[in-house]
Amino acid sequence: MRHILLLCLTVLLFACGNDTPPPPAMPPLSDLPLVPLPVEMSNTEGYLHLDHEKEYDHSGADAGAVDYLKSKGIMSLPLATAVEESLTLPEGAYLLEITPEGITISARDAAGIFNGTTTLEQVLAFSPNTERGRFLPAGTITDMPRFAYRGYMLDVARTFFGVDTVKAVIDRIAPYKINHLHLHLSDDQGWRIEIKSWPNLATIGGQFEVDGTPGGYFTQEQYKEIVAYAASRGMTVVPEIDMPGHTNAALSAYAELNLDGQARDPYTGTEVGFSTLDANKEVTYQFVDDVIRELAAITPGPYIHLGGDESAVTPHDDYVKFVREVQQIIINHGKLAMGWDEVAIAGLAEGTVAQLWNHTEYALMAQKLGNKVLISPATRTYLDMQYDSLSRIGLHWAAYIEVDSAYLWDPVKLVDGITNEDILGIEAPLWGETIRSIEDIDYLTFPRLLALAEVGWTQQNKRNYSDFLRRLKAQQVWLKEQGIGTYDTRVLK
Ligand code: NGO
Repeated sequence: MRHILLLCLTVLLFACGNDTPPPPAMPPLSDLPLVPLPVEMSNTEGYLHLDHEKEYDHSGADAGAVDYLKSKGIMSLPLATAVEESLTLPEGAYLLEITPEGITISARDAAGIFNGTTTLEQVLAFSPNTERGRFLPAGTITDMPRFAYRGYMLDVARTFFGVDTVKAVIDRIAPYKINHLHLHLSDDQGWRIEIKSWPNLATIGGQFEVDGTPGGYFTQEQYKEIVAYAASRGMTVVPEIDMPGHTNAALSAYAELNLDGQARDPYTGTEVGFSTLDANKEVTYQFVDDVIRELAAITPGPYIHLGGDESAVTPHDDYVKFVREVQQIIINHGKLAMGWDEVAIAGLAEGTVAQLWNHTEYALMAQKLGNKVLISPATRTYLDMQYDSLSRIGLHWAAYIEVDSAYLWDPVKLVDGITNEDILGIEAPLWGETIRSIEDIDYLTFPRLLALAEVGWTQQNKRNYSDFLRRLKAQQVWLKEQGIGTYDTRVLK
């Protein structure tokens, strides 16, 4: 009897041993190359084994999180999420826990759940994936954003990109916790959004792009599709109608908007600062009111960007009058205004955000008026700047911006007097003068955007350049695996 018992035990042990061979070598959670770097990561004993063949129960998980992960090919996970308003975490913060039994993400709000989901996406991408399944190191991540607004701007006016390309861009930037997509919808070279009460804006003003190639525009239905897609990836769309300068496309579509009543020819060059709306005509404000009304109706986010940059041929008093009126129109339609830093000259309404791009003195003016500043210095954040003089596309009027230059700065040190509380966040604009394709977008965006994403998300005292490079190296490989063409940066050589 004793022998039989011993035999049984041996067989049992052997069987168990066979069932659970040791896991593959796996870095602790805190060593995974996550970007942006989370605030706190702690490791616990053990790991979570995810069998490829098994269907896991994610009925306790937020449907948006599950759909997002599915869109990235992650079909089944033992995932639960919980929004707990009582959690003492700031907005957008989250807690991600991985145990041998499963994964939980908790947060105070939906944004936090989404942020935790993108961290999980990266944890999955950088953990061993073997024939026996995926193995995630156990541990806890507690994370929160430094700034509420982390933006990316796409200029669809100089070169038009259709819905599919915009969606592809949204997919590429979402894993890095970019939560605002600013669409530069009009400029001298093109008007890219259907306005039903002024149809020629799109049909005539949208005909061309830089170099004279055919342009295009979004119908309102297509725009709504982009807005919804962005929302499903944690992103709020900020539409921009650039005024009173940068308006040649509108001026080519409607003669009455011109100072001399004569419609302009389409413009396909890349000069700036030569066009203006007439600040003293009633029809101008009728036009602006109609455009903002229609745009506000299809924009769930709080902001409408009125441009306001480089209005070199608008007389000063006209500029002031115009920018004041337009802020009021935006408010009348239930939104807050955003404008490039020059708008501060006009005086700002409560809630208007000034986007610092080139004039620190105007940003400071905005701060003194009690308005928030969005940080986008051309010398650090402009993704259309070349990396160096050999970059195949891009401009260099502001600077050459390699990854080190995009990483090694602190938004609060930029302007004396502008503190953390004055800063809404940071944004990386990609202007379209030299880009023609998604390959061009990738080349200028990656890997630099990862540096800027970390500037916007991670507390300054947690950021460390050499550790960032360690993580960037792995991220660069992941980007390539996903078919995202990245610039081969010298900082990793
Ligand atoms: C400037 C200008 C844009 C250009 C961009 C190119 C701003 C706010 N206005 O930035 O029209 O496209 O530089 O880098």
